Amino acid sequence: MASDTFVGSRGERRLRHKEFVFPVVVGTCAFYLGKKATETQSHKWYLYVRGLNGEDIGHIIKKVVFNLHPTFPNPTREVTVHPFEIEEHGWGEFELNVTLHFADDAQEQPVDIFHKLKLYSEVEPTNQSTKKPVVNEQYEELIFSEPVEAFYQRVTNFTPPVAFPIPSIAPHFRVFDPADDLHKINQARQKVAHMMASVKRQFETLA
Ligand code: SLL
Repeated sequence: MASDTFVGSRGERRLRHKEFVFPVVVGTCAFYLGKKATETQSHKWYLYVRGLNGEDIGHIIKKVVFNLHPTFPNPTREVTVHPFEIEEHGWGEFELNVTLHFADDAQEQPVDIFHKLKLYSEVEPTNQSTKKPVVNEQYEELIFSEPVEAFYQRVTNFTPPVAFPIPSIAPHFRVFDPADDLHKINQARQKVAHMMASVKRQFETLA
């Protein structure tokens, strides 16, 4: 059955009550430089926007603008091809802004995502390794509500290439799996329940 369509403000035909959801991951991956570290360049880091499996997302996103801290030369960096990634050297952590520009036929405004470059592990901030990077990734869902019909048809019929250039830092990518997340949540709940029970026992012995 054909979906109900309507004409948007720019004359584009859109699908009523439809939603197209596309997950992406925004991340940073930072390597401590060890003996090569200097005061202004203690780390080499990567900043990227990737598909869930590191695949090319160029059929949805035509450009990513990475807005770095003003201490960097040319802090506005534009990437228009896979991998949507930059490599830099620096000494400090900062909050940055990533702007996603969509394929023209989506007829959507760019979206801003905020992310933090992390150089130090929160669990062991002084234990720095040149081999094991500090990875900070966030999962985001891009939601196209009432999408342009032609865009929706193109992207839902899109067959992703079987082979694509794998980013060099792919081995450090996190796996975003709902079942895995649920497992972690349950483990955390059990841990909290144990802690509560232990605190309660301590109070009971005091009383
Ligand atoms: C801080 N608020 O004080 C942060 C700022 C800025 C980091 C961190 C520049 C590298 C370069 C650089 O790493 N800036 O000059 O090439 O920690």
